[in-house]
Amino acid sequence: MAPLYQFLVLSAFGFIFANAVSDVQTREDPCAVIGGQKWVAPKDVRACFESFKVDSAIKSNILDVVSKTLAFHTSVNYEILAPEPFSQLVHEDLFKDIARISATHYGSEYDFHIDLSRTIKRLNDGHCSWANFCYVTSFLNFLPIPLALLTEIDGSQNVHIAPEAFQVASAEFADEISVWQDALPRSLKGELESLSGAKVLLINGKPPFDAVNANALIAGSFQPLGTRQNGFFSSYARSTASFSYSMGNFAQQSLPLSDSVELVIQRVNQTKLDKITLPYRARINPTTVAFNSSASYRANNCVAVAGTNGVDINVSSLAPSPAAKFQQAPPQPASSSRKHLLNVIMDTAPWSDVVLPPVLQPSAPALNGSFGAGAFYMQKDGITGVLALGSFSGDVFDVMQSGMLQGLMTLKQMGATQLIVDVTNNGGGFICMAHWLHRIIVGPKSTSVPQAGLDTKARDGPLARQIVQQIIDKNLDPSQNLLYNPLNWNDANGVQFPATDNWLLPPVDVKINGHADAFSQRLGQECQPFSATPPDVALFNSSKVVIVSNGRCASSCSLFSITMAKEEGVRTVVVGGSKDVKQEYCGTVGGQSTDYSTIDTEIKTALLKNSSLAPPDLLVNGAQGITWRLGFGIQDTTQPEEWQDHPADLNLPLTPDLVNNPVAIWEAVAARLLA
Ligand SMILES: *[C@@H]1O[C@H](CO)[C@@H](O)[C@H](O)[C@H]1NC(C)=O
Ligand SMILES: *[C@@H]1O[C@H](CO)[C@@H](O)[C@H](O)[C@H]1NC(C)=O
Ligand SMILES: *[C@@H]1O[C@H](CO)[C@@H](O)[C@H](O)[C@H]1NC(C)=O
Ligand SMILES: *[C@@H]1O[C@H](CO)[C@@H](O)[C@H](O)[C@H]1NC(C)=O
Ligand SMILES: *[C@@H]1O[C@H](CO)[C@@H](O)[C@H](O)[C@H]1NC(C)=O
Ligand SMILES: CC(=O)N[C@H]1CO[C@H](CO)[C@@H](O)[C@@H]1O
Repeated sequence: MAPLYQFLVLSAFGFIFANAVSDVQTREDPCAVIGGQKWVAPKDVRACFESFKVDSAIKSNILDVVSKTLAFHTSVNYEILAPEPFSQLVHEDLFKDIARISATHYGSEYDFHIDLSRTIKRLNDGHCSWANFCYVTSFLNFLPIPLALLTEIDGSQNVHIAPEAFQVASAEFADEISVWQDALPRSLKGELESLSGAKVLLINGKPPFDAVNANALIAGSFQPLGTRQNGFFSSYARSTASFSYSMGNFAQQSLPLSDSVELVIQRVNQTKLDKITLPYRARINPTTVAFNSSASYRANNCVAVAGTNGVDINVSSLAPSPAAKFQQAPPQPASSSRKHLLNVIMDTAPWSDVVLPPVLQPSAPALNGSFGAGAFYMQKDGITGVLALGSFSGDVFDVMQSGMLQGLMTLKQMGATQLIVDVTNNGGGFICMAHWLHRIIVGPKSTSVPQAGLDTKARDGPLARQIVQQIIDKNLDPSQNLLYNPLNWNDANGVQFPATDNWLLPPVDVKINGHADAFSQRLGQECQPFSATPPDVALFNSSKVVIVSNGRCASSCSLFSITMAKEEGVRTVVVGGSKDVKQEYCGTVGGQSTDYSTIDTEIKTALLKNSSLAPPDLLVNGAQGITWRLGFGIQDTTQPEEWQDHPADLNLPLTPDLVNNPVAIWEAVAARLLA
């Protein structure tokens, strides 16, 4: 009897035990908790992320790739202490940082990721960045109340919930809005709409600018403080087919950083204050691959994918680099050839597909010539033409090139004598598109022919020199696909290098912040003759052209704005921002941006992957952006433009009737500067 009894007991226990195990497994697998769901609590995303312990082999792989790729980034030594007026804003020694990070013990790989990513972001250089897609943007963390910094009638400035907040949130978050409606305190339950436009007196018990400035410290991407502050707030951009809405860093986080926010607000037309607490909710990003466990999360989202690393293009075909995921430009059509070089920032806030509410979109249809992220409008005055340009790429190069000309010609035919170019949130794009737009607006003159942009220099490290030499010695790049091919560049006089000229020799040796550094000789113009014929007269008088943005204009957008402002006297406007902080009309100039994967392709095709200077293949689903060339300055022609000043001519205060309303902003700008 006894053995049978025992058996029965055991099997009963075994059954219970098995059930308990599967229950415990679900409970103990924090990624299973969020698997298969669209909306989750940020703390549950963090629990999944924090469950991955640091694997020392992966950590050193990442640090090795990052450091060796930095040898191709132009600005590491400048960024140890940037020249004035940027010294206060950029002072980060990445080599010391990487040594520190290497020696630091982290509780989880997520903590390691945050430290590395924030360290690089402190460069405030949108070209130089690190993203591990295992974490960043995998889930975006939202609040339904984007903010705006508004100037009141008496000139004082206050943070407000954006007047259009509820329209945006109810359209974009229709499937989640009830969670926020129910989270409001009893008297406001279901009344989320009544929060739109409210004045915000406290954020988590402190003055709102404490939160604005705390975010500016970790936001990266732009050197100027004002520009990073502005990123906290909502804004718009011309996107493909319509205007998109950027929630800003308060209402959209790229990592599950915050669980909730407590605000003290004063709603419109109310005298009493309300204290509300709203939860952040994390939404899975459409590019995150489905998973139902830690193991499948890891396998599907955290390991290197096609395109993470480069290829020998003589052997394999290129896959698109995942870096494109965080370029601040709409996705580029595949037909836009790799030959059109890019200068574009990478931001961990992905290019937004939230739509600007229809009432805020221009009601008139975009005019002939409009393309992807570029749209032409005529203002009601019949003389002010507008080009809203959200990106210098994102459509086929030739389509953009002919569209820009056709659109400006259309405006002129309709009677436009003055032009507003709205580059709000334009993160750059094709370098030669910036040169083209400059050239066709101002006509042929010494500042637009043959060079309508900036001369540049590349970093001149030993591995880079060897890449050039291999291409020459082994004729590895007959189709001129490689960045380091001499045939792809012109000298300072605009004369193409011979196929056998190692253009990195001799290097220009310099000392920057006490460190020996080396750059290429000065590279001259690279865009002309253009592939289309530009008109032989100016389309607009430069004194009648104004460039408008929220300051968040970078890379090729900076190249365009800076040459137009400094060479042609075009006036610049920054809309919004704190009146106590200098508002710069652009930032993160660069000259040409690229990324680890592209550099890896250069190295592999040049048969140099076995060099001790070459980064190893990256093991994780990551991307690293760098500045590959720096443009020379206009006022100080011997130094990079990156570190020269770009103050806006006018800081237009943002009022409730202007905020996120492009047409109203264009009318206000025309009235202030073009009347
Ligand atoms: C606030 O009061 C003004 C003036 O009475 C009114 O026009 C407006 O519609 C009110 N707004 C709200 C949200 O109650
Ligand atoms: C998890 O997903 C895999 C496929 O991705 C599937 O085979 C498996 O059955 C799923 N497991 C559960 C518990 O849903
Ligand atoms: C726009 O193009 C269409 C068709 O090409 C043409 O009929 C129309 O006149 C053009 N409009 C303007 C304002 O040029
Ligand atoms: C451009 O405008 C300025 C100021 O209105 C004027 O002095 C100048 O003659 C104009 N140039 C051309 C080419 O029309
Ligand atoms: C790299 O490989 C090539 C042949 O593939 C060889 O000639 C060269 O010596 C190697 N270099 C190093 C540093 O191992
Ligand atoms: C397709 C291609 O570029 N092929 C090249 C591969 O490399 C050899 C030299 O090693 C070239 O001659 C080929 O043209």
